[in-house]
Amino acid sequence: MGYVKDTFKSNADIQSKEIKSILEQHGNKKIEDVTLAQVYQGMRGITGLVTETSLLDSNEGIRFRGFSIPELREKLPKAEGGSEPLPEGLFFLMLIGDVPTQEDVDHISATWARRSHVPNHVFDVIESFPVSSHPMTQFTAAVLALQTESKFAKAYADGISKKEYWSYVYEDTMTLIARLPRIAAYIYRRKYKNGEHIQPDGMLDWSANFAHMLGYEDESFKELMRLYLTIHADHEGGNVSAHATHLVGSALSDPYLSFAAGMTGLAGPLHGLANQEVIRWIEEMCKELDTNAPSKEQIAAYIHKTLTEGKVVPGYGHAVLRKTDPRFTAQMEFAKRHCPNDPTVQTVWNVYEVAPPILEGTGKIKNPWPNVDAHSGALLKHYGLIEEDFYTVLFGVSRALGVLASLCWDRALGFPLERPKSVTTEWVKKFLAKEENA
Ligand code: CMX
Repeated sequence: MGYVKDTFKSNADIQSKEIKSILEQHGNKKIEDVTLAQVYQGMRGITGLVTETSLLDSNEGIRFRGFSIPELREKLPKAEGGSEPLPEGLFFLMLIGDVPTQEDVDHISATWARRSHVPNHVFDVIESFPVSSHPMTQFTAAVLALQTESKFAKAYADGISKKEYWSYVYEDTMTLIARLPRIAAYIYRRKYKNGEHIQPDGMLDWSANFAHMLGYEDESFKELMRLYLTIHADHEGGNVSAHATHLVGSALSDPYLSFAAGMTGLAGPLHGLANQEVIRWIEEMCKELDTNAPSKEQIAAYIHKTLTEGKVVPGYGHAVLRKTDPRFTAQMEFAKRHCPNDPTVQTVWNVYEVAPPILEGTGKIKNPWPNVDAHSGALLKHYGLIEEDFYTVLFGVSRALGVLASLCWDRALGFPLERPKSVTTEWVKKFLAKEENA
């Protein structure tokens, strides 16, 4: 076994013992009551999962193994000459629990480069889709096609012991993550660049190689990719993509099947597809107003119009956060350094000034502040990546890091099949009647 895998296993064994003892001593403790509103309205705020990789505070934002995004930007190893964190480092942190050294990160980069070869039948599956199909559809299908490679599925069929599940899930995780940039770049070049594909460069880090295969050689775009692939990786366990991956994995579906489930969830407009929707919304506004620099008054009027038409303002609001998303702030800082005069970036900043009081004024939107998706498209567009329906694929490549590191933990800790209880409204009415009579 490689040393990363060995370290993961010994850390997981310690954690497993701790959990066992917690459950033996406190397993019957209640941590909160559940209201009917929570049951009917998307289970908001119900603590019902353990996800070791990150924790979301509604006011502070995400922390990965205790580290905030500004801390990660400072502490995680960087590429030579770069100033943004390498996502390989975040993956190591989420998997192992410690901040990696430069050697750890180089080791992960090299492992992923070594495993990045994508079998031909996966490209055949992508090619079988009409070019017009949404990139997320092609991406998810390609992940499913790659499932033929699953070491976990094969080992399970061969009858391995429960105690060994984690080892094969780990191997699948490393191989799947290694291959995603190649698959994503293939879809991009196929759909938007006349199928002129670019071969990987095994000497580059995971993000820089991805940028290279997409066709972007600008060093600051590579820095953007490192930041982008780091900050989109994980957002604790209850969001749709993380939860779907975890849920499907709990049936012992292999990491390919589980991750594909997460990706079909990420493709929804209330989740990851919002990054595409934000740019569309800005472009439609600009088109309607016949300007690429709408004034704050014009933006305010357009927000009111969007709300009146019964639509959401994409990139704003969150099911858990109640403040500006630190992932938005990190991208804003990047834009201030690299492209402060870009008109779309400036529009994003103007929307940020105008939207929160209007959204708050509706009296129903619980979080009027921007989320991660409010900023990402403007940055990508600045570097020429203007094909907004590809944006969610970038999010998906990053999200693999968090949800697959979590899946390794799920199996190493022996988490069981997930199966919450549901009830009918008839059951609820009977329950209420009983309460009244008591
Ligand atoms: N624009 C307009 N209305 C909004 C809104 C927005 N940005 N955010 C919330 N609302 C509305 C909801 O649709 C809901 O309306 P109804 O009561 O009529 O159904 C009401 O405000 C209350 O919603 P909430 O409790 O504040 O928010 P939820 O937890 O239900 O939903 C989210 C959270 C993200 C789905 C929602 O804020 C939204 O639709 N935002 C726009 C889409 C978006 O940016 N999604 C990306 C989230 C980040 C990610 O996962 O990538």
